[in-house]
Amino acid sequence: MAMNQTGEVTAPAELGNLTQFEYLALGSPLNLADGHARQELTPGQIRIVDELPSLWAESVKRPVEEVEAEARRAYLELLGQRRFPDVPERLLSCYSSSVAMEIFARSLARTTDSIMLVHPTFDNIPDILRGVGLRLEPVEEPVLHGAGIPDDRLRSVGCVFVTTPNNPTGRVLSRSALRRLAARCAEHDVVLTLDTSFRGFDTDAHYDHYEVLEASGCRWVVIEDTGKLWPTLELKIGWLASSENVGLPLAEVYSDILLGVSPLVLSMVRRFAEEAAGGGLADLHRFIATNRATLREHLEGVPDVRFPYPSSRASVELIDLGQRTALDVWTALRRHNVYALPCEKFHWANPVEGSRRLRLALSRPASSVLTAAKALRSVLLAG
Ligand code: EGV
Repeated sequence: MAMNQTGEVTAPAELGNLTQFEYLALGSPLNLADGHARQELTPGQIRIVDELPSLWAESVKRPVEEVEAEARRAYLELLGQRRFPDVPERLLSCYSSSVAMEIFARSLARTTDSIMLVHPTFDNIPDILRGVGLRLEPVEEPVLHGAGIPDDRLRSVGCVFVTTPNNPTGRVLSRSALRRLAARCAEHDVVLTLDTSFRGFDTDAHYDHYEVLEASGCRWVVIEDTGKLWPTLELKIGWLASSENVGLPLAEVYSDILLGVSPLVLSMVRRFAEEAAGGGLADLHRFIATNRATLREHLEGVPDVRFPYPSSRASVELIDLGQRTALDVWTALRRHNVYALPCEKFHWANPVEGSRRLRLALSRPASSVLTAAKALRSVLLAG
């Protein structure tokens, strides 16, 4: 936790990034701050946890390439991927999507000094990209979904990076929007990178992205993440997938950082993915939708409050606070032990745009969402 020189907890306005806000919430039962999955395990998932000792024994015995191949097949097929790279160098297993992103960023920085990044998005993405010395250019969501990036802007960067579904808006790049963007990137020889960490939540994102990317001929990278879907105590995999022609030293930089990931975690991910394919994913979608409905119902009729992304299916919900500032509401909620995220830092190129917006995580026990929704209602009615 951030402290100043006298050892006090620093005021939230001084916190450097969203993850520091998330640290503050980790000890609270009403932590609706981070986007990690913290809901209770379902009965089907509890059975997998009960199987862990035998998964361990199996993981010791079997060749790791086999365990790895089965895990990525199970996970990617769950998400509607029918084709995906089958050579290990083109589908690298990492501890988390942030580790995959760091490897991607370091590789990209060897070939270009500039990247265009969707705006807004979770702030550790711009921070990682800036951390390797890249210059960032924002691209607004409506441009990506509508008219497209103008030629002169596209020519000025080495890569376009899009989070889809986006965090925190939930907006999904449709198959046709991806096809158009990939064609433009191919035309200008710009790498197209997708972070699809939230795609599990939205069936609109369950089309075959790799097929669209391959057909365009563009140089592409995709970062997949099992970490948002299932409450697996931070045991997760981030996958770094890329095209054959990507022209980035991804496998080399990977080898600087990792030898590999745990076969036990890979086996567990495979089992969670199989369980999800057998009905668990549809249950999860209903669960998130119910939590979203709880939150919306409890804020109904509160003056000057709206939900700017009504069709979002992501496991986070954005709330426009009208005239109230996000930091004031954050502070008032904290008195109820409820933690959310003020949105300034999602708007990495123009923080003021997020200053009257709050993000709440929905991947929480229904009872926590209910208690937090009631507290939020009373806070908002008071000011
Ligand atoms: C969200 C935090 C970092 C990130 C949280 C997140 N991880 N900083 N490496 O996973 O939406 O709350 O994505």
